[in-house]
Amino acid sequence: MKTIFSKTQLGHDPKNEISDGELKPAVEIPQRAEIVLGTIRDCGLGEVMEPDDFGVDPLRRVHSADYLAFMESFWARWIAEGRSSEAFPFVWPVRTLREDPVPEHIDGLLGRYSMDSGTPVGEFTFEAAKASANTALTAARLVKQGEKAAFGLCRPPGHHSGPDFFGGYCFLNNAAIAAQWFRDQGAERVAILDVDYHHGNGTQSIFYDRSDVLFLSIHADPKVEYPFFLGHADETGENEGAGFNQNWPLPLGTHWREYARALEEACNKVVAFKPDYLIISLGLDCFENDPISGFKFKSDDFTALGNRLAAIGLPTVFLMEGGYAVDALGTNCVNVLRGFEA
Ligand code: Q9C
Ligand code: ZN
Repeated sequence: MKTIFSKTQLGHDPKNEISDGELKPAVEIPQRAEIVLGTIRDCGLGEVMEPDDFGVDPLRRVHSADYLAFMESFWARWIAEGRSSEAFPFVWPVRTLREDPVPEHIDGLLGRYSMDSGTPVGEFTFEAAKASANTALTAARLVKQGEKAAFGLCRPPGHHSGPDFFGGYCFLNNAAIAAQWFRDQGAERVAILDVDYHHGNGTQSIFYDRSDVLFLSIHADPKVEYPFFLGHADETGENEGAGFNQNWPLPLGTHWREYARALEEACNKVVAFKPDYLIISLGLDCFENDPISGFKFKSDDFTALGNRLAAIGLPTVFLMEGGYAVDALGTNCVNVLRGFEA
């Protein structure tokens, strides 16, 4: 299958992140994409293509105008405030605090448009995020044009980003943008299956009241893992969307054999929905040696994952999400994609 990737995506190059409440070296780094790209080239998975620029319209279908304007203008305003290094949000409008009026000061805006302090914003972050979204859209277009599958080597990832906030290393919700694009191109139904180790809170929220986009996520139980405040089993959609959202929160320590049971249910749910297209939010952080994961996948388990996804039998867009064990990231990613093609 074809891979889409742009070097512009490497411009987001965080040095540090706040992880476990402490400043630590960043894990969502350019090397992740470089390793995956290298392995794809070495194993001859298929052609690697540059994305096309789809402009702002597909982003606006998912994200609010004020959020996009904030991201666009952020770095100039940060510098104008006398700041010089990558930015971490540090104050949020939780519970009794007001979201409106929106603050004027950049520190207030940073909190208004984010969900955590673990996601630094740098000079080229938004440019990279837009390139990542274009990578997702180009992969979707290939599949719309008749390819059985395509791989968007998205980075930065997307699934934690909601309509008007960044967080969890994500700035634009690539999977949601691709799903909405399919709908706007005439598809009746789109399914998103999120196999990242973390719950895809952003994607869930974007489609929570809709029956045209099914969102399914298998992930570490948010009672004990990031993002902590969404991803429970009782979140099944609301209004029109009732019954079109499902979560499989699994305990820390989950191995492939237990995971496969949830995956079986999720795959059957996808089939019953009869979507025109399937989007896989492809996190590779269920891996046993991932530095921020509590699941226990072996590299071969990713092949089995690809096999099972292929058996669904739908035109499929794979979009990279998380996965931080850089040494094994290329192998684990290619295992899914080749497992799908086998
Ligand atoms: N104990 C994605 O995988 N917190 N985002 C890490 C480690 C943030 C993960 C804390 C995790 C975000 C796309
Ligand atoms: Zn993740």
